[in-house]
Amino acid sequence: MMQLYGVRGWGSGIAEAMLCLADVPYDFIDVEGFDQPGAARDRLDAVNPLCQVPALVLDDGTVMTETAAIALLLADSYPALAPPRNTPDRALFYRLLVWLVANVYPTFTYGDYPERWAPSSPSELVTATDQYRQSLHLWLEDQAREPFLLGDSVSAVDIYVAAMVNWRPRIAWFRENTPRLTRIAERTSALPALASVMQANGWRSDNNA
Ligand SMILES: N[C@@H](CCC(=O)N[C@@H](CS)C(=O)NCC(=O)O)C(=O)O
Repeated sequence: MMQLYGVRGWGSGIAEAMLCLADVPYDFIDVEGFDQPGAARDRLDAVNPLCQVPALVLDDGTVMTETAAIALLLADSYPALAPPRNTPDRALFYRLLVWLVANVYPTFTYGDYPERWAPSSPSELVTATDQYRQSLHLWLEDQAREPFLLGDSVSAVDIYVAAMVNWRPRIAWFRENTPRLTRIAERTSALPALASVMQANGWRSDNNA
């Protein structure tokens, strides 16, 4: 059985929801507190020296990090995660998946630990990355189709939206500024395959988003 190293409510929840959407069984290994020295960090470090979650240990022992790489790996075997190959929607899936991890995710990488990157002005870095993230969400709102980000079918990119509406700038901002993303998050979180993983991560799992 695959082993997913993570912290509930963190980015590992994105990989966890992908596993659930694909109906792949996994063991969850909770490494809460890994971002500080201690036993949880040592445990994660043993499989992922980057000390980031998610880290997914495959059945053959291969360690996968990076949510997008996990999405692409799973999509090779589980069609529920992506549009069919060699279609325009598959191309858009690749584009938005990489866009999310290349643009939105780093705003958290730097903004969540501002003292690492801007020790003399951490709050300025938080403000700048939070503002930039809002502009990114507005761009994604313009690209969004409905009922799901790519149109008629759910895919792994919807899971990012469903997770991210729970993070800064938080749901009230999304409701006011990105109604399509808000509805996409609602629909994704309410899917029967995802309701319990959303709840486990402390994310909206009903239509209250
Ligand atoms: N590009 C990575 C980013 C993973 C990431 O930044 N995870 C965060 C938690 S949401 C983390 O582990 N942060 C701790 C750190 O960067 O020290 C991915 O898509 O999986």
